[in-house]
Amino acid sequence: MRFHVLTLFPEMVEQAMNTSILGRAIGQGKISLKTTDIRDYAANKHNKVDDTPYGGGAGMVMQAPPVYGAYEAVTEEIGHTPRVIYLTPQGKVFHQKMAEEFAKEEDLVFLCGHYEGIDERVLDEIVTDYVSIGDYVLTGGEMPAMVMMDAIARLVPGVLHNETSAEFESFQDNLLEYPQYSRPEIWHGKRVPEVLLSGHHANIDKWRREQSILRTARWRPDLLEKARLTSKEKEFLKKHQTEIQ
Ligand code: 6GU
Repeated sequence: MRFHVLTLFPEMVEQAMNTSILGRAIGQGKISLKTTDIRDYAANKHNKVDDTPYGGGAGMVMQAPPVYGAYEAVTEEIGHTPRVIYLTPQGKVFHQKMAEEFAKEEDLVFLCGHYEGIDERVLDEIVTDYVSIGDYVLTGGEMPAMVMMDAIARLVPGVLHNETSAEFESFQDNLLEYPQYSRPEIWHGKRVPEVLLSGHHANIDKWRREQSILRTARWRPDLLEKARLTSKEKEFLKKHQTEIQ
């Protein structure tokens, strides 16, 4: 997976992406990150990339020519027309299935806007996907791009060392993760649930699945509607309905 980020703040993206698991994955060549500074494609000597909006109104608009110049530099380098994701609160809200879809691409271009947005004409020409990361407004697209790259990168084979962990986590089958415990066995008077010490793997699996169901019912009842529960599990949920509230 090769990530390309078109941004006015390349250092911000590089700093954050070169740490932790993603930094290691970049070091190992499992993924790559290349930022393109949109300002480098400003045609004027003041490196100006924004101007006032036609028709008036508050703020500044990022102009089409430098954005297009940055885009062309990337497409020329990779030699094909990639998916271009524009980060905007007006886009489709990002979710795990989208991450899985994007993870199949060889190259992904993220276009990060600032100010009051980007000239519509260049968006029309180059953007393939308009994506938001939730219903709140941020100052720019860099953090949303990093959120998306993190979610996508961890699905790339070899990025997580434990190959099974990407599969079994939250949102698999629309259920939340079960609770985890580690040493010590008693902490602040609280015991680790007995079943986890039993060594009985079938019982442990059953308990974990039930915990996932209870948590999802408590915190994300909207997800539970999409989860496929067996009739036994539905019965279990009914019996424990009182514990949920
Ligand atoms: Cl993708 N951009 C901005 N500026 N704000 C957001 C967002 C994106 N997603 C949620 N809020």
